[in-house]
Formats: sequence, structure tokens, C-alpha cells
Amino acid sequence: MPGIKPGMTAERAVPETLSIKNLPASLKAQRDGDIAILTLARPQKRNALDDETIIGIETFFTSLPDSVGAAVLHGEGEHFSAGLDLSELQERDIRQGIAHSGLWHRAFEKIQFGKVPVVAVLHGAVVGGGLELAAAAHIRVAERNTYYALPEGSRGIYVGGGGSVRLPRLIGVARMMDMMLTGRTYSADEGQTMGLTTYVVEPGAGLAKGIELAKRIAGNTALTNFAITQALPRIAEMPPGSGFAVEALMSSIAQADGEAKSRLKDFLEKRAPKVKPV
Ligand code: 1HE
Repeated sequence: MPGIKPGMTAERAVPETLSIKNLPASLKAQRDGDIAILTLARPQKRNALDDETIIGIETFFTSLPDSVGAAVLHGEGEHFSAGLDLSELQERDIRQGIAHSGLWHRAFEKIQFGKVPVVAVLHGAVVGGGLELAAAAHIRVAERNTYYALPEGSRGIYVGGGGSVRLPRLIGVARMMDMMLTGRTYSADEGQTMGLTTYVVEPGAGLAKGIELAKRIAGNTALTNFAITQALPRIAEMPPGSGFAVEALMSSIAQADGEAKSRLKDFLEKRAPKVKPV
């Protein structure tokens, strides 16, 4: 089964092709019930991100059918992604460089502030633009062999896929500076302490975990998922007074939804599961 690794249980291993127009050969789209799976499928180039792949990522996340409630993003081969396709970094002038960065910004915005929550499943190298891509997702599942790096410093370039905006929010400016200045790498486990890794799993088990989480997320109401992925990060950046006001509005909108009312009723009438420790 393309895009599926060992570790998936039999009842889960049923993804089918998801038909999305104009996807490049470097991307594969699949569907497993109410979740969509996007696979970086250029393992011979370590899933290096060329322009057509970046445009394809934007196409995928803007074309998801309404019936999809969450997405999983992962990579074929030994590595999640080697970042920017360095063979495309030709003689760009400043204007073209800004446009190229804008292309990445637009595509990754469609992940972070797109239609559905996104779970990135990581393994091997998650470097440069590959780390910027992973940082745009809402949850990161890292197989234990994952390593994070920002080799831009040593290549004489700079992040351009939103890394300066998203990564300091996850790991802080000082850590990002160190990674870029010295080429320091971090493991999946270290990433968990720092805020890059959300879950650590054994090698080969990432996709199954990512799909399990995405299915759970897709079972939330669409309005709650919107509040969590779109309102929460914006409220967190507001001055407290504005944040409290927007939170009050968001929470009143969410609880007024018919689906919320029926879920609360289910709990009160003992039909819904209780919260349990894992
Ligand atoms: C590539 C790329 C790439 C591999 N662009 N072609 N990113 C980097 O600086 C990371 C560069 N890549 C590496 O350090 C290594 O390739 C890896 C550690 C990721 C994997 O090593 P390995 O031994 O498994 O593979 P490899 O033999 O190095 O690479 C296999 C092929 O992929 C080879 O091509 P081939 O034609 O010789 O087979 C490599 O040239 C090719 N390849 N990585 C192009 N990145 C929006 S701004 C973002 C800025 C950045 O992302 S900067 C960081 C760039």
C-alpha cells in the first residue's frame, strides 16, 4: 500500500487514493475515512521541497473535501524532509527571493490556518524548510530516529518558510539562534522537552499514531477544532484584555452549537465516556 508503513493495524490499513487535481508526482494524497493523508513522495531527493511540491502542498490543503475532518502529513523513505531543494536556489535577485519566500508562506498558512487540524509524522532528517513545514502543523509525532536541524546558517542562507515566525513560538529565539549559528541538532526526545515534538514513538510506528490522533481530532466538532486551531493561537498573541473578550465570544459561540448541546446532554445522561488517564 503506497505511503503506508509497518506498524499500522489491519483495521486501519485501508486508505484509498484521494483525487485532488494538479498534484505533482512528488506528493501522494490518500483518504482513510474522514481523514486525509498527504505523503511527501520524493525519497530519492530526501523529500527536498522544490517549487512544484510547495505549490502542491498549497493545492492539497485548499482542496480538501468538506467531509475531511483532519489531515496527516508524512514522508516516504528514510527522512521526513531535507528542506529546500538546494538545486533550485539559482541566481535569484532580491525581488525573486521575496516572491519565493512568499510562495512558502502562502502554502504553509494553508496548513496552520487551513480547513482542518494537521498532524505531521516525522522521522529521520527534519531540517531547514522541512522543519519549517513541520512547524506549521498542529501536532508533531516524531519517530525516535528523528533529528531536527536548521543548516541555513552554514549554507549562507536564511529560513524563508515562516521559520522565524513559528519556531521561536515553539522553542524560543535563543534556541533557534543556536541551531542556526552552530548547526546544533536535536533528537526526537530533546524536541519533546523543547516543544518541537508532541509525541515520541518507535521507528515505523509514526504513521499509525498520526492516523489514530487525526481520527480522534476528526471526531471533535468542526467548530471546536476551528476554535482550537484558529482562535487559540491568535488569542494567545492578543493583549490580555482583547484576549479575554475574544475568548468569551468564541466560547459562547462554541457552546451554542447544536452539536455541543447534544454532546453535553450525552454526558449528563451517562451516554458519553468519562475522562480517563492514559
Ligand atoms: C538534495 C537535498 C536538498 C538531499 N536539496 N537535493 N537542506 C540541507 O542543507 C540538507 C541537505 N541534505 C542533507 O544534509 C542530506 O541529504 C540528508 C541528511 C538530508 C540525507 O542524507 P543521505 O545520506 O540520506 O542522502 P544524500 O546522499 O545526501 O542525498 C540523496 C540525494 O538527495 C542526493 O542527490 P543525488 O542526485 O546525488 O542522488 C542529494 O543531493 C539530494 N538532496 N538533500 C536538493 N536539500 C524556504 S528556505 C528553507 C531553507 C532550507 O531548507 S536550507 C536547508 C537545506
